[in-house]
Amino acid sequence: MSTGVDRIDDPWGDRTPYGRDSEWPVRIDTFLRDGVRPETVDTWSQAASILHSDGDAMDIAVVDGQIAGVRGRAVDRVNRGRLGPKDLYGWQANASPDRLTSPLVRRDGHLVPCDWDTAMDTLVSRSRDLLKTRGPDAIGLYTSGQLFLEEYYTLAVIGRAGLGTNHLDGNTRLCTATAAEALKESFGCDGQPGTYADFDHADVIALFGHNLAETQPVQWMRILDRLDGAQPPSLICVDPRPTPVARRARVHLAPRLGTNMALLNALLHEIIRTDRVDHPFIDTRTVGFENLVAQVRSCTPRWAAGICDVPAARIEEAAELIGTTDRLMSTVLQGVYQSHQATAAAVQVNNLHLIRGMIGRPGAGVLQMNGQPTAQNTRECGANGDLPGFRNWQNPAHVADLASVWNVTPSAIPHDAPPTHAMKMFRLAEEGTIRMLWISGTNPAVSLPDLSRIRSLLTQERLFVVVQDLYLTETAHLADLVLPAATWGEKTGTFTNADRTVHLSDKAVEPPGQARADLDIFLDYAARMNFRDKDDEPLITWRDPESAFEAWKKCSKGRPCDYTGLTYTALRGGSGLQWPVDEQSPQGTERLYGDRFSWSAPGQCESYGKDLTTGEPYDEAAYRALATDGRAIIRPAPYLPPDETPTAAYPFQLTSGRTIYHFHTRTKTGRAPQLNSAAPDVWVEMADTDATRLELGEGDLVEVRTPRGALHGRLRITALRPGVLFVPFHYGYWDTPGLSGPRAGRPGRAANETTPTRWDPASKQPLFKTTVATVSLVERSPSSPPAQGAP
Ligand SMILES: Nc1nc2c(c(=O)[nH]1)N[C@H]1C(S)=C(S)[C@@H](COP(=O)(O)OP(=O)(O)OC[C@H]3O[C@@H](n4cnc5c(=O)[nH]c(N)nc54)[C@H](O)[C@@H]3O)O[C@H]1N2
Ligand SMILES: Nc1nc2c(c(=O)[nH]1)N[C@H]1C(S)=C(S)[C@@H](COP(=O)(O)OP(=O)(O)OC[C@H]3O[C@@H](n4cnc5c(=O)[nH]c(N)nc54)[C@H](O)[C@@H]3O)O[C@H]1N2
Ligand SMILES: [Mo]
Repeated sequence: MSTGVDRIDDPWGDRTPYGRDSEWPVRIDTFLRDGVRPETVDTWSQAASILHSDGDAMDIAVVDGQIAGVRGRAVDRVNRGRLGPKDLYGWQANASPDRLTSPLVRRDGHLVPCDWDTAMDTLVSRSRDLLKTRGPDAIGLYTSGQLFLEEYYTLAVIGRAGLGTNHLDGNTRLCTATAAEALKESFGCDGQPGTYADFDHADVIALFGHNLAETQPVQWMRILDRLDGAQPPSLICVDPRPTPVARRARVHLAPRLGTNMALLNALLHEIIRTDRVDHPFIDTRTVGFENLVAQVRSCTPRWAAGICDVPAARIEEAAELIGTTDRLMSTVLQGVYQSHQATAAAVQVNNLHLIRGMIGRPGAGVLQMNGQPTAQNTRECGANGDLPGFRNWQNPAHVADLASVWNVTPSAIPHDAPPTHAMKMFRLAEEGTIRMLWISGTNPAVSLPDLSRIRSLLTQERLFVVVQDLYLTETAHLADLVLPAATWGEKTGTFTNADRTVHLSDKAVEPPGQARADLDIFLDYAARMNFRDKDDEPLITWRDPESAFEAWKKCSKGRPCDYTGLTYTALRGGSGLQWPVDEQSPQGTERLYGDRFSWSAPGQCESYGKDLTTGEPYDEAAYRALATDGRAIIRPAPYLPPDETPTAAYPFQLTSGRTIYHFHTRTKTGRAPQLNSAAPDVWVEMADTDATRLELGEGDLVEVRTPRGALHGRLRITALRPGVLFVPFHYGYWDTPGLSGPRAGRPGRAANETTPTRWDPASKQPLFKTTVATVSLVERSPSSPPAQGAP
């Protein structure tokens, strides 16, 4: 018998109710494998979860040199001991028998094992060749939101100053590029204004396209505890599906897909019409209010009701709640970031807070959420299509400053064009400009849109594909060179969650076989490439996680994400700490922007902003004309209809997303028995009225077809918006990943067989959440029920 709690049937566990403004009680969740009890654990090794952006702190139990379970850390500000389903069970994937244990190189069409020297020589000679014959633009680096800070920083130095390529981005482009862009548009700079502690103080919590209950279950436990305590908050949920969040909401708005912008403009209209705005705040701390007033003047709830198909009275009700509370907290995630007008809509949520003066104090804050565990670090370190330390590529002083940190000339850092975004990198690889693509910690053969295109692009003869992963994933399967990586629990590093909390995650056990930490692979590559600074000294001077962290601290100094006051020692033993951590705030910073919007000044800002509709970047002169100094920017935008609207051939709108039990392409959660059996296969959600009309029943196997492709899945009838279909995007073409091999000759089941290559003009984030589709019956239901969603 294993020891611990059940987070499959009872994902959120027992309630520990608490009242407004009091401290969230501790509840310690533990799960240990069969035969292990807390007193038989050899050591507990400090870590935090890397299966979402929450940063749930935990200790890893080690028995006989193996991971034997996990226990939540009571001392940590983020979770106070609690763990969600993936936190509790996901670690089992580390010990899966099909871990990659040696590098693989493609010979005569087959991937065959080789030693590290052979693998690295192959990588280095290909890199050198391309640099000589085609220049740095022939090399692209596509990384992750799941490595550690030290690894991204090293990769950013390699890419930007070593190779000198502008083609470095993360899968964070698919994930939180819109969060970053929305923060830059409103506040001049990336950096989360709010904090999870605001959940303890808020009276109204509005969740925009965010199924927090399933995707950050531990913060949902916090909200559930507040709902059961004194002075509970009211929830507003904007989601077309009856998610667990929607079921607990005071107001649930279920708009047509792709119409967030109309809804938000109507909320802004109502708040301005009823004059529930904070005039002193607007006057002293913002610019651009009059543009917003003009933009939303005609955006009445009745107007929006026609577009969103939501009753006008419900929009008014939501506006009343938002307009009358003194403590408003909002969260935004993929139902906005991956939907039509992503950045424009995310920015309107910031605007709601700015016009109501709801920022920088307890219970009043906005969280432009992250999704991936370490996405924040991809962004900070400049491994995401930005310069490290939130520096502005258009500002020569920022480039010079970075060049001095690295002791290179400014011209060694490409900055004559915006850093290449991932969607463009894949296009450049498709057309033959990029000839080597080094993919680390991501599985684009499942996660990118329009998979048939991605497969053919990755298998081109002229493109050398390197994949650094734990398993032979769908993507690794197509690679020319596969590098086996160590992961969480097997390597040390730091990472930062969605509310700027930095955690240390220590190495608890040895990685399998010859697998190596990503940091060691990058450092080995840098040494073999012999990258030099301007004094002909080694460009990269660090050799392990802690010295990499120290190097990063220098790069972060004086920037919003200032880590200079942090050390590994400070991060051991207690709670994670929120950046900036510097001389003024050695214990970290709970909220940004309590007094001024200090990063919006033209000389400080990370970006001069973009036109939200066209994505056209503004220049310095245009930004200076805003006179932002110390003030936030209110940027309005008009609603525009989605590019695709249902037709007779494609009468449905199709969206995709997540279940509580799986993480992304399931490389880890598919290998954890409890999680895999909770949701073993793809399904298709449809409204009961649609199912009745089409004479389809629960469990029927259906085909969902879009202009790009098709997938098969079993039908699940729910109370989601009529006319909408929902498919979880976790399922690629491995059955149980790796263990039973490819689904050769069988129809697709990945959501991305059906999604279009289209992105938001400002953030360049792909629009996974709005396409059109048709449905047909493949086979009537056998007796077995379909896969589970959330209970
Ligand atoms: N269990 C689990 N947790 C995770 C992850 C995981 O894979 N599994 N991944 C992590 C990562 S990387 C991310 S990015 C986050 C994502 O976390 P979320 O954004 O919460 O997850 P999604 O399910 O992608 O999308 C949220 C909701 O958007 C709704 N939606 C779809 N289209 C629209 C629209 O047009 N308008 C509105 N308003 N809503 C819409 C969907 O119905 C869905 O419920 O989760 C993180 N946490
Ligand atoms: N249709 C649709 N598509 C989507 C989305 C959607 O909602 N709908 N959501 C998008 C979003 S928000 C995201 S974040 C992406 C996620 O998409 P991906 O990033 O492609 O998904 P993962 O399965 O997390 O891939 C991470 C890979 O890194 C490997 N890995 C884990 N730890 C380590 C490590 O320490 N080192 C190395 N080298 N490798 C490691 C894992 O085995 C896995 O293969 O998908 C996007 N795609
Ligand atoms: Mo994500």
